Amino acid sequence: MLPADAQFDEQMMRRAIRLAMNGRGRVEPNPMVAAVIVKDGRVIGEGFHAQFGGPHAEPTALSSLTESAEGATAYVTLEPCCHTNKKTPPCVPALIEARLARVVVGCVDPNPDVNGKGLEMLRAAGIAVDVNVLEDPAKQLIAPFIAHTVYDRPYVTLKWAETADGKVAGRDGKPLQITSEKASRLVHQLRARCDAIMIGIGTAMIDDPLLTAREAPEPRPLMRVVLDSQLRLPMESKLVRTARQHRVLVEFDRRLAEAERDKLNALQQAGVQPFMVERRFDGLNLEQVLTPLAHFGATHVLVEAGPTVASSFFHEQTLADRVWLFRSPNAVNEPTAPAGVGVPANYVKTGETEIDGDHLTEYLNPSSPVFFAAEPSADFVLATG
Ligand code: AOF
Ligand code: ZN
Repeated sequence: MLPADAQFDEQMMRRAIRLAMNGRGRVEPNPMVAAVIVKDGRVIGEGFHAQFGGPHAEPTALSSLTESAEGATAYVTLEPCCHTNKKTPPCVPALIEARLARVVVGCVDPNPDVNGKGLEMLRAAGIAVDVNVLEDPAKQLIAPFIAHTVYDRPYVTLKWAETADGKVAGRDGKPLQITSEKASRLVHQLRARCDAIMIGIGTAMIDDPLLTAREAPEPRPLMRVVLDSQLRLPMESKLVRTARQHRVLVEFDRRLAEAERDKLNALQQAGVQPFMVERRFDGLNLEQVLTPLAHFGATHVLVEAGPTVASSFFHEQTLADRVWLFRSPNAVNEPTAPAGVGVPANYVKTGETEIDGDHLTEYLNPSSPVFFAAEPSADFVLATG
């Protein structure tokens, strides 16, 4: 068992991690961060980073103080920033000015402009610094930020829905509304918090989806991405017809046949943004799809995956970071209905909940370079209250 003060530190860091989650969907590409300020065992201020370009967690917590922070301890989920080539003033000088005695940090900021320098500046000012308190949960909280900053790719969530008998569509693959309205609303909220929604051309052809976040207040500007090696996306599809209002990107194979060049031009003229990816001999090169998306500004991609796209991601082993699987209580009992692919056996379950009869399970991929702890994600925590 941890000594009582170490236990208290973890308890306060837990509180900060939960608080930070309230920034989900608004702070990206920044990390979710929160700070809790404690004096004589009492919380005297707290705050979280709520909006990209807005104040950081630390100044927000300091401005909420109910008494002087002199001699107090600040619990911060991420190393406070010290660099100045950015939107907001650095946090370290504000913490020094507040005359804190101690700063407890969840994890070091992987941003090369900070990366340990914030800790050094605090120590140089005579503040006691303890780092890596609940390090793994603190890193898991910002896994999308780490994916973007360190691995040059967005965080990837695969999401699909299955019937009670494991099917993802109806007879002969016809579209089928599998989950209830409440689960669909949750998916729209999730879309609104992600930066990009990706589908395969199969889904685009069969479902003709719009892929926008409806019924969700303040959706992020979404990129809609189609994996479409042969540029088969129909000109009359909803995606192409709305490409001027909401960005559409189409990934295609560099070895496009001459006849498909006209289609490329037509798509471009309709406002679609095609991007080329070199295929591997055995098919889609997902890593090469993801890197340009990170460069276009995506921190978190939601893949609304049919079985083909899901299998491609699982084949890569390290690229699908998270799965959200909805399962309805109803069976289709239809032998020609296509079945979903199973979630790989090594994935760890981090959350389970019922939504109006549908069952949602969250899994994380322990082989992902941005897996740090089997913790329910901010999306899951916010969805389940
Ligand atoms: C903190 N506290 O709450 C956050 C931090 O452009 P800016 O000014 O918003 O700075 C963004 C960078 O600051 C971001 O890349 C990350 O390194 C750090 N995020 N740091 O001290 C916070 N959100
Ligand atoms: Zn800061």
